[in-house]
Formats: sequence, C-alpha cells, structure tokens
Amino acid sequence: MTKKTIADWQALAEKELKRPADALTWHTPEGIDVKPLYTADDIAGIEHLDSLPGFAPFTRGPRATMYAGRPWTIRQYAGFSTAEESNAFYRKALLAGQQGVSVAFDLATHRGYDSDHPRVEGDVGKAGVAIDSVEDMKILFDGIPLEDISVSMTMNGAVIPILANFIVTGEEQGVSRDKLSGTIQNDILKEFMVRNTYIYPPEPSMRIIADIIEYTAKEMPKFNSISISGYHMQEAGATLVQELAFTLADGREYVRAAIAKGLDVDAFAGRLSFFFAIGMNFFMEAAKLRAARLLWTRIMQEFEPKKASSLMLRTHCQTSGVSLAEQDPYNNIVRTAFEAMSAVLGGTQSLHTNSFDEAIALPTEFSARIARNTQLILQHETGVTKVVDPLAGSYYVESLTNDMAEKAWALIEEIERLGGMTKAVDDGLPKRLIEEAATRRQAAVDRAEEVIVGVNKYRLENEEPIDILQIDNTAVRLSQIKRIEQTRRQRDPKLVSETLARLTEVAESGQGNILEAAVDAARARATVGEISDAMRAVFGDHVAVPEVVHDIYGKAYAGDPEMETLTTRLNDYGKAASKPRILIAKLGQDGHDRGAKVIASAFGDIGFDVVAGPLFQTPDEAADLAVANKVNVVGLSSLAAGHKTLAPQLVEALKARGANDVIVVVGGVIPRQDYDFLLESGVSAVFGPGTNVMDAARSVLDLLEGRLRN
Ligand code: 2CP
Repeated sequence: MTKKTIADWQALAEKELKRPADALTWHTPEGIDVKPLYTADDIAGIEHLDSLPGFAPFTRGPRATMYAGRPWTIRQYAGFSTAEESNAFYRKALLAGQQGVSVAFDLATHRGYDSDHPRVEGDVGKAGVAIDSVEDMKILFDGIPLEDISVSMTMNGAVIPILANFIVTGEEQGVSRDKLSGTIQNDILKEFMVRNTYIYPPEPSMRIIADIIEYTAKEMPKFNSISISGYHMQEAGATLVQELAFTLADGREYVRAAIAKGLDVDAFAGRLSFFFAIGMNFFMEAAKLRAARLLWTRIMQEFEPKKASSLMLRTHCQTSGVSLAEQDPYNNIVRTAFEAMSAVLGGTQSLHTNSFDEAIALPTEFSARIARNTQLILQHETGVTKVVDPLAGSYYVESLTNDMAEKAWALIEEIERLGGMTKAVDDGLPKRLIEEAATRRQAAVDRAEEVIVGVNKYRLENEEPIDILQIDNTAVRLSQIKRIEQTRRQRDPKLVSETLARLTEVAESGQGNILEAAVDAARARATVGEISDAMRAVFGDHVAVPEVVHDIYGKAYAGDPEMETLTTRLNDYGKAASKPRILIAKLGQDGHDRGAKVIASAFGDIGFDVVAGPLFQTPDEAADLAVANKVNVVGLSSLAAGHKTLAPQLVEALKARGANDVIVVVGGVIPRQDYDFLLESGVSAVFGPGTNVMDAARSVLDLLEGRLRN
C-alpha cells in the first residue's frame, strides 16, 4: 500500500464534505484553531515530548507513578449552617470514601465579620459554615483527627484569623502545628480580579500572604501555604488560556513577595499549590493541566531553586460550576463525570466533583453522594489509575498542550511588561479581559451558537422541581450569636485586648509576623471579626469601583431582528417616558458578580441606561442609590442564597423612601421553590440560572410598558 499524505486526506475529506476541509476548523474562545485531524507533523519538534513523569518539567505529572502509586485525593468542598452540622456532614463523608476535608466558610466569615454584625444578616451560615472563634472551629473538627486528615480551607479575606483558629484548634486537639497537613487558599490577587472576598487593599494583602508563607515554611512543613487559583477566573468567564496565564502570573508574584521577605526559594516553593477549574472542553482542559506544569517549571527556573520539588506544580481541580444548568438538572451528573475524567487525564492531585443541584442550591446528602461516587467509580472501576499520563503522545493532546502553553506564555509576558500581576490587577486589565470573554460567551449561549443540552437546545417542556437543601439562616444566626456571647463572657478580656493590640502593632510597624501575633489572639478567644478589625484599623478596607465593558453583547447581536425589535420598543418607551434606567444591585457579602456584570454590559448594549451598583451593599444603601439615580428598575443579582432575606428588605427599603413605582426583579441562583415567596414579597419577576439575557430584557420592558399603561 502506498503511504498516504495529508494532501491525500484533504482531497478525500473535501470529497466527503463537498466543501473545503478547513470549514471544519473549530475556532475556540482561546484563539486556538482546532483542526479536524492531527498527525505526527503537528507535534514534530515539540520539546517536552521526551520528558518523563516525576521529572522536570513535569508535563507528564509531578509523581513518577502518579495514580498507579496513589490515586488523587477525593476532596469534596462542603460546609453550611453551623459548625455542628458541617462536622456531622464531614464525618459521614469520610466514612463514605472521601479522603480529605475541604471547608466552605460562609461569606460573613470570608469578609471578616462576626455573625452578629448587622451587615451580614442575610449571609450567616448560607454559602458555607459560620465560624466566629476557636470555639466554633473546635466543634467543626471534633472527632476528625487533624494529625491524619488533611484539611483544605477556602479562605482569602479573613485568612489570618481562620488559619490562626485552625492552628489553635490543632493545639487543643493535641496536634502540634508541625503535624498539621492541608492547604489554605490564601490567594488574594484573584479575589481582586474575580472572586471579591477581599478585605484589605492589595498592598497589605500581599504582606499577609508573605507572612503566611514565612510562618508555614518555618512552623508547618506539611501545610500548603497557598492554593493559587484559576478556578474562579473560569467561573467568571475567563477562557482557559486566560485562566492558565493569570494563575501562573499570580504564582510568580507570590514567589517574588516571599523572596522579598527574605525567604530562600527552596524553603517554601515546594508547598505552593494550585487550583484549576475543569470545564466541558474535554481535551483542552487536560492539556491545560499539562501545560500548567510545563510553564510553572519555566517560571520557577528563574528563581534558581536547588530542589526539584520547587519546580513542581501540584494542583487541586474542581469541575465547573458554571457549566451546570438549572434545566434538566440530572444532565449535570453527566457533565461532572466527563469533567472529572478530564481532570484525571490531565493529572490532578486532588479533585472536587460538583453535585448536580449546585446550579440551584446547596448540595443535599443525595446529590453529594452521587458527586463523591463519581470519583470513587473513576478510581475503582474504570482502570484510569493504572497508567501514568495516558494521553501522552496523542497528536491532538500534545499539540494542544503546546498551543495552550504558547498562548498562555504570551499573556504572561504581557503581564510582565505591565510590571507584574499586582500592577496589572491594579490597572484592571485581567478583570476587563475576563469580563469581555464572559459577555462574549453569554451572547454565544443566548444565540445557541454554543449548545447547552436542555437549556438552549432539547429543552424540556415541563421541569419537575427537585428536592433542595434550605438553610434556616435566622436560626443559624441566633445560635452563632449565642455562642459568641458565651465566648466573650468566658474569656480574659485583658488578654484579648493585649493580644489584639500586639497584632495591630505588628501590622502597623511592618516588623514581626502577622499570623504569629494572630495565633496568640485566637488562643485568647478573640473573634474572627475582632482579629480582622485589629488589622482593618491599620490597613483599611479595599473598595472596588464597578466598571462595565461595552459593545460585546451588542456586537454579537448586530443586525439581529430580535435586537432590532427590542431597540425599537426601548426607543418608543423612551419617547413616551424617559430612557429606562436600571440599577444592577449586589447585596450582602455575595461577591459573585459575573452575572451582574454580564447583565449590566448586555442591558447597556441593548439600550437601557445602566447603573452598576457596588458590591456588598445593604438593602438601605441600594435603595438610596436607586432613588438618587431615579431608576425605574432595580435588578438584584443573588448567587449566595441570601435572596429570601435581602430581596424583601430591598422592596421595603424602596417603599420607605416613597419609591413604590420602582420595579424590583431578581436574578441568579434562585431555586424555583422560592419564586412564589419572592413574588409575594413584592418582586415583579425572577430570572433563574440559564436565563437568556434577551428574554430577561424583554420581560423587564414588558413590566415597564405595563406600568406606563396603568
Ligand atoms: C502522592 N503522594 C505519593 C504519590 N502521589 N506518594 C507516593 N506515590 C505517589 N504516586 C504523596 C504526596 O507526596 C503527599 O505527601 C501525599 O501523598 C498526598 O498527595 P498530594 O498529591 O500532595 O495530595 P493532597 O494532600 O490531596 O494535596 C493536593 C494539593 C493540596 C493540591 C497539593 O494543595 C490540596 O489538597 N488542595 C486542595 C485545595 C482545595 O480543596 N480547595 C478547595 C477549593 P507529602 O505531602 O508528604 O509530599 S473550594 C472551591 C470553591 C469554589 C471556592 O474557592 O470558592
């Protein structure tokens, strides 16, 4: 048989297709053109191909034997309500096959407020567990031996009091800090970019990180000092290349901060860890992890470490929350399983698989079991653990790995030219690029150019509501307040004020280690809020200015008859009354602003006057803003389960200001079970996950026109 060439294939393909073969090229949002066929020519000359697992640049995995030696850690992120309830959940999960604990804290804790603070009324115990002092933390880990079980804590803003509480909890369990294993997220740069649970401005926040790296390097050799996270970037709409590049650039910045503190690179680099999202682009996600390891080695070589472990990228992964749909939610089980497989083929060290109901509410015991079992089945039944890096040598995956690395490297270099990530974050470039990508994607989904089964194609006519977990936020808050009061009664007030004063002094002088000082305060039973405030007194609060991107959504719909009809209606409304003005509001400590930003941007392009409200408002503050700006509509975006408390308060606050004619609509993660409650509370429309933005705009306009007629 004569050997066939690419030209032969192309001729045959075009005969089959009856059009040019490059019509099949998939232009991904990453700017990578994925061809329908890859051959040996596509990987010729790629440098990393000869590398082996366990050796730099670790493209094939950080360990020589990978899962054949030890499978990845099944580490499900969980936490809700009180410490007692979360503790019971962890203990059960550990008995059922989970291998590590991963704590989700509520947003009040994240932002350094005690549960009795008036700003956090709607947040306590909602999207995570409420922790106010060591007393709560001790209950959280009761019966969980911290010597044996590694604990991940997703904490960034209030990282100092939480880590201090964890250390003291260990001490009081009889486990000295050198034996504590686990990870603290401690990645503030991405908070300023996308996740928004910051407290202090960037500069003191970077000092906090350097102090934690210093302290853990000296005192906690088994503890990963940071989890440098791209997850939230992808959740916020970043492309995979953006996620990869910005995460590694963040990592480089933290290394520089620690070295500037006087640390030797080998003293801490081996305990830096990473965290990526795994979405539905199956091969590209696996390639992303391989490229991440390759590039991290390249970055770390600049610092000339002596230990191989300093060059090694180890990562946790979580399947993508944003890829889940409210509609036909059992599809999410399938999505998560594919994403989990992709993470494993990419060589993750630890994995969280989402529960199928996570687009709607907190996981139930049932959905959490399926999520965990997804990983157990992968580990025990599929055989994927038996061979290291099984995708190696695939023309497509190797070529993708290389493309991802090159594209991300170009972006990393751009960040360098801007003066590094702290500066780039300050200038707002990464945030803007991510928001543009998010808006572009929303338009692609709304136009069904990107298919989501059950949402914009194959949609069910009737959806059966599923059982969801509801948290009685008021009860949790009251029980937390009771325990705070008890703690305050039982502690030595003099010791508390002395240790807090010392912490403020360390923060102010720049001398000494902040975490070390906070451990003493935590031991004396100073609360999370008090420890945070002791630093707030010196560092102040970070206040972000909301900015919105333009002309992305509108461009995607340019010339579309749907858009033209809406524009005409908006113009007619404008002539009859005034140009409709909408305030996009975020209330409570819910910092998930992808949806709010996309809506603000798209509504602006559609023709509304948009006021983008700041994060973290109280209902009264939002009502003041609405009145001051004379808006017709307030669109409340709620993603952290606070809507049942906050939306009625917003309606009342508007009424109290005589703004009865302002229409209130609510969008975000709102379970169908809550719709009636919200509508009865004075909300005019509810837009759940998966809402088409054009449909939402049309509904808002219907409401406005209805008001005009009446
Ligand atoms: C691993 N080990 C092995 C092998 N593989 N030993 C022999 N043969 C092998 N093949 C050893 C490792 O060296 C290590 O020991 C130990 O086994 C555990 O392995 P590991 O790979 O370090 O796994 P891990 O302990 O699970 O740690 C994984 C990470 C860590 C990624 C390094 O940072 C981590 O657990 N991160 C989780 C972060 C997380 O859960 N985040 C939650 C995000 P030594 O340690 O002695 O070397 S929540 C997200 C939400 C959405 C949010 O953020 O809002």
